[in-house]
Amino acid sequence: MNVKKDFPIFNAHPELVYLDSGATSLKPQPVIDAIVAYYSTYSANIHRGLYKISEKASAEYEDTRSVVARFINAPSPNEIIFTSGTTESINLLTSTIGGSSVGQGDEVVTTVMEHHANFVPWQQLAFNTGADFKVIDINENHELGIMKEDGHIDLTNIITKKTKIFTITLVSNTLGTINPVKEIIAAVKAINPSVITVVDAAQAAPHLSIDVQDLGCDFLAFSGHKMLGPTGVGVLWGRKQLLDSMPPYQLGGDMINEVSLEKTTYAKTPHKFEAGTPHIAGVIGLKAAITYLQQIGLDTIAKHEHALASYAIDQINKEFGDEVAMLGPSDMGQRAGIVTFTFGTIHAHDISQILDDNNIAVRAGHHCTMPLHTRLDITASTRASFYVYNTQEDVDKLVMGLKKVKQTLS
Ligand code: C6P
Repeated sequence: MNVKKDFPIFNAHPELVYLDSGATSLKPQPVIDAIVAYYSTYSANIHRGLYKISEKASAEYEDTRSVVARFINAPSPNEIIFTSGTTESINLLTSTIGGSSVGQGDEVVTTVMEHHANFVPWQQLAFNTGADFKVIDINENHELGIMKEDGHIDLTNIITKKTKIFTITLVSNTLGTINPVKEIIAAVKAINPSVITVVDAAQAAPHLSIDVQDLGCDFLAFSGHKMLGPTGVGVLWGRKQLLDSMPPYQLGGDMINEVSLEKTTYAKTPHKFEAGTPHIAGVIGLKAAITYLQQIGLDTIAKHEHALASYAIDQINKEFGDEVAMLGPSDMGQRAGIVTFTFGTIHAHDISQILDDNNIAVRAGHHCTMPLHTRLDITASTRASFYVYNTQEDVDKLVMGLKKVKQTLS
């Protein structure tokens, strides 16, 4: 794959080895062009102006809803809600359906490998409502503890008739594990069909092809900025029936049907959930990002990253052996393009600093997964995350950089 030329940041920093796409991705020229075109040629508000540039902005904004719906195979564009990112998508849920569905003695179930964005809002919802907050552990292979050796999923004592919410990440941002979410959701629903199932696809949508109907979930959230789009825009997909039954999230302009001194009635889904002027340029940029990703092909992207991650793990293991402890499943078939590790007693921040001195950008710390790090008995780790613009040469530079880390610090 030779797409580096599409990313102008490499003109500004030709030496940059960017291995932090899990945090945010770089932006290709077509995405930048789409945003600049909006601001420079039709930067009007949407759904309000009865004049040409406003109508164009509204059409582009609403067309993105259709593009996103097709991207995740949602049955209708009206099930797509634009938010500021995965974090807001999940907070929208906890403050709408969460409040009306969860009460004293109910159960909210998640996993220990969740990002804080899919952990803290549910934990606080449980605390505030008196519900039981249940967290699925991992096994020694860094898969979820519900995965049995014979391939079966065992949810005994986890999902019960009291469970109201089950939420899970499709790809772990730290372990790189691709969870078998379709099978897990089927197992959840087999025990209790009324459980509301939520999927955090922040690390999945940029890299794997997603089909919400096939996954069988009720809600799915992701962020534009991790999939070549702008920051400040994200998506919440939900089943229409559930969205229609939910109260609005924020109140104000553009989400109403009629307002009088006595009462207010709300717009229909999805506009009911999009109060105020949204991030119009961001939504338009997201459409350009999805178009770009689809031109390459999500399957091609997944294969490319998988090959880089396999190569990185092989090379690091070969060079450093037991000095490096890899996080995540040993079965490469269960992994996405994320390689996270600890390096003897060298602190991840020191590793990151020396790599940066060599123009290599990685993430160091707890990656917003403190419960997982505590479970693994570590305080920090170093993460390299790959995307379309990365090459085998980038991996070779990472290994060279790690050799310098070793020479300097051990
Ligand atoms: N993870 C990382 O470096 P926002 O910030 O709302 O766009 O996404 C939050 C989020 C939710 N779930 C998962 C699985 C994620 O990985 C993230 C963001 C980044 O791993 C930044 S902390």
